[in-house]
Amino acid sequence: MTTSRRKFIKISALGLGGVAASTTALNMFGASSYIDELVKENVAKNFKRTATYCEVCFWKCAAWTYTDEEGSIKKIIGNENDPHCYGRLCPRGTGGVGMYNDEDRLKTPLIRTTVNGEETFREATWEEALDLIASKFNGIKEEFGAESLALIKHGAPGKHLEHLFQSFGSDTIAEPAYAQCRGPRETGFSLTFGSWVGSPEPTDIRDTKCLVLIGSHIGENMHNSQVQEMSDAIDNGATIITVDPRFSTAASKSKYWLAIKPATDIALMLAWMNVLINENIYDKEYIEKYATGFNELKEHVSTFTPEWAYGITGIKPDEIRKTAREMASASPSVIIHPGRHVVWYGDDSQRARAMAILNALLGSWGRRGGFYFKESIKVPEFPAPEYPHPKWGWKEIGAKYPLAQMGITTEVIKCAIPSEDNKYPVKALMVAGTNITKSIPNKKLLEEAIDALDFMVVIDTMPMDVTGYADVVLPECTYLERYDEIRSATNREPSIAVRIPAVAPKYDSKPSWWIAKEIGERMGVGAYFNYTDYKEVIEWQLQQMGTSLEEMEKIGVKHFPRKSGPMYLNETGPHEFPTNSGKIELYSHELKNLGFDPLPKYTRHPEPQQGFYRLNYGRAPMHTFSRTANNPNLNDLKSENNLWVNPKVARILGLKTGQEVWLKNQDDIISTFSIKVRVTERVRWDSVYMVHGFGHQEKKLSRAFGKGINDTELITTVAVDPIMGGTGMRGNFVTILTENPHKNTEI
Ligand SMILES: Nc1nc2c(c(=O)[nH]1)N[C@H]1C(S)=C(S)[C@@H](COP(=O)(O)OP(=O)(O)OC[C@H]3O[C@@H](n4cnc5c(=O)[nH]c(N)nc54)[C@H](O)[C@@H]3O)O[C@H]1N2
Ligand SMILES: Nc1nc2c(c(=O)[nH]1)N[C@H]1C(S)=C(S)[C@@H](COP(=O)(O)OP(=O)(O)OC[C@H]3O[C@@H](n4cnc5c(=O)[nH]c(N)nc54)[C@H](O)[C@@H]3O)O[C@H]1N2
Ligand code: SF4
Ligand SMILES: [Mo]
Repeated sequence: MTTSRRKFIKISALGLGGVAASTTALNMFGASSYIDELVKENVAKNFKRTATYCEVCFWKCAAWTYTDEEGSIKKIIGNENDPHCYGRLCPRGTGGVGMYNDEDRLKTPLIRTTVNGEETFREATWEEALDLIASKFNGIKEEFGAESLALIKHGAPGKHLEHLFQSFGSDTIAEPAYAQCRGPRETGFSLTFGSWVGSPEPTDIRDTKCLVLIGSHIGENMHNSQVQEMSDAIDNGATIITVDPRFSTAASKSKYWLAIKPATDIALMLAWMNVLINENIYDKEYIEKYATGFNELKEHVSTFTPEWAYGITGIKPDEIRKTAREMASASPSVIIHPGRHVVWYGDDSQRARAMAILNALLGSWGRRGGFYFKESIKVPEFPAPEYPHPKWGWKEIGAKYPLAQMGITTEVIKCAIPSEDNKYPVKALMVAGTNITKSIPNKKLLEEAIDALDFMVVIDTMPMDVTGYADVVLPECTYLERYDEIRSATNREPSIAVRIPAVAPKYDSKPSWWIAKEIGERMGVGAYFNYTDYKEVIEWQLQQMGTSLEEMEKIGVKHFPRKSGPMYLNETGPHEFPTNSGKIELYSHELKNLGFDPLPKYTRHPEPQQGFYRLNYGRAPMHTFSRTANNPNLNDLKSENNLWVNPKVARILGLKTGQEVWLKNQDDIISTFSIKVRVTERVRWDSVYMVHGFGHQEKKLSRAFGKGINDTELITTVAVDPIMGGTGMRGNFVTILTENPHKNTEI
């Protein structure tokens, strides 16, 4: 077992073998924990450390940035006391210093201008850029109302700009982490248990006996503490069951790998429910005590036998029974992982419901080794006037989707396209910390909307695809160069972490808290920004919380005792779940009343035509979406994506590993760039697979430009979840072109 653990950590933390061969990788991550320790000791002795939390992804691991006397960053190391990372960063977090060092960074504000009839950008001063933004925003506010100013944001910068927008009266706000990511699972789990899954997920992986991953590719999806807890669980003999059409890293660590036919997961889960109920191996006491709707569920799944599911999923009845029994024998210390990027086929809230119901049948919600009751501590709000009440905002825009709980990016974007019945006209767009041309599907819609806008501002650290569409581009400094809000995330116990600048901002870049304040003051809402430095906000908040910046500078992370009660169900008394009925709702009256299926059903989804393959995509351990492709350290580990092709397909098409190909999708969209084939048994014959985030079109990205294919440009068919508006992206099909379709055109 120990060897399997070490191998898992190595594969996941170092990124699939190849990494170990690179010398940069060696000194970046350390070849073994022994070297790791030596490096840490050495670094700790010789350099100054500053507390931060990582912004390379949204796990927000707390870390120390080490700098030398000249103020140059030497290393970033995980904070030992942090439940998000347990002292160890993932390769991306360690490589985060590359975000700071990247010489392609945005260096000054830029304003769109026309020279000799050609549109281009010119460098501008902050004064000029901010004045222009404030006057354009104020003009639009006067003519159309503040609501017509929309914000699409993600990550730490988003928080500051959200405050700005709400201050001047706009709630027209959305982020891709909802309708392109977690939205459906939050809806599905809220309907069932009454609460969001949230981030980090309250999965008690370290104590689980059985972890079921349904398309959740932990190990390539590098959410730090989850990966570490999973390897501990494997160490402790936990069973891993992976349902994935592709042989993922997690599948390679699993007792059972169920190579499901894509888009059929609900059928498998219904059959699992059928087995658990028919064989009487579900958690009867738990269901009787805490749940409602069991009889309806029993009746509903009675015909969904493993034999029925076999014809749909391709998974043998015997395997379905064996895995159901395995889960039941681990119950309640079993987790059907809710997944995270769950916008797949449009019935995603229903798939999330099926996951939630399975967890209920196994009695895992609120149980050790299942899901714990998470808790966080509220950071007091810095004094500011009350926000004005907008006449409309993300809620009204997304009203067609009754259970949307956050702004739907695509709906907000659609509002920029003028039409007679558009009640919510969006006239200007600010984009902060999100590369929407890569993270939001349906490029045609996006371009149509952007074309129709009066004004667009992008705040980014890098010249990305999205910055090319802006009228004004503002360069933000990286997370290593700024203060940001206090991190307070849910976990087993509450904790906070701070982000303190380790170095001064490079070039003429500025933090987004400053940008928000400067625009706010120019727009006449300065009262909401009653500080000269964000440090004052943090100092005030920390004081209210019984600590101080001085203390946080020393410890980086502070823990607080739980106040909401025990981490697991207190089984001696009754328990009220935060649902309408106070019980776990297996059957959902809420869905029924809204005209949706009260219990999840399997529906067939489109399949590839002859000669086409389903476009599957996912993560690589050393990259985050499109943001790291140009990062010098991480680009060094993986500079382009590959197209995984099954040997059978390769034979038919005569493809070889390393061969350059282009892709054309069902809507005749041809990839801008080419991708190299990787022939592998790890992908099914009906699909191809690539890592998301490559194929950059911005020429200023000296390392990433033109490397690999951008999956998003081939995602033009979107299956929208009618319940919450998530954009299902896994129903796109591609054919493989071996001849360069752009031979006669310049890109
Ligand atoms: N086709 C496809 N689409 C997807 C996904 C997929 O797998 N495939 N995944 C979906 C998921 S799960 C998610 S969560 C979203 C993610 O969507 P995004 O968050 O949009 O992802 P990124 O491509 O990383 O874009 C982040 C942008 O922020 C910039 N940035 C990084 N740090 C900072 C900073 O400190 N300040 C500022 N101002 N900018 C910064 C980066 O340079 C980059 O341009 O995408 C979704 N869309
Ligand atoms: N290294 C790294 N880690 C990350 C990120 C990153 O950018 N880089 N992003 C983070 C974010 S914001 C998110 S949301 C998560 C996303 O991570 P997850 O939620 O784990 O991933 P998904 O993208 O939903 O799923 C990808 C897996 O689903 C499989 N799959 C495809 N179709 C089907 C199907 O029909 N059925 C089943 N059962 N499986 C299928 C694919 O083969 C692939 O292995 O990752 C997080 N972690
Ligand atoms: S998981 Fe990795 S990239 Fe994400 S916050 Fe943690 S160290 Fe940073
Ligand atoms: Mo995500």
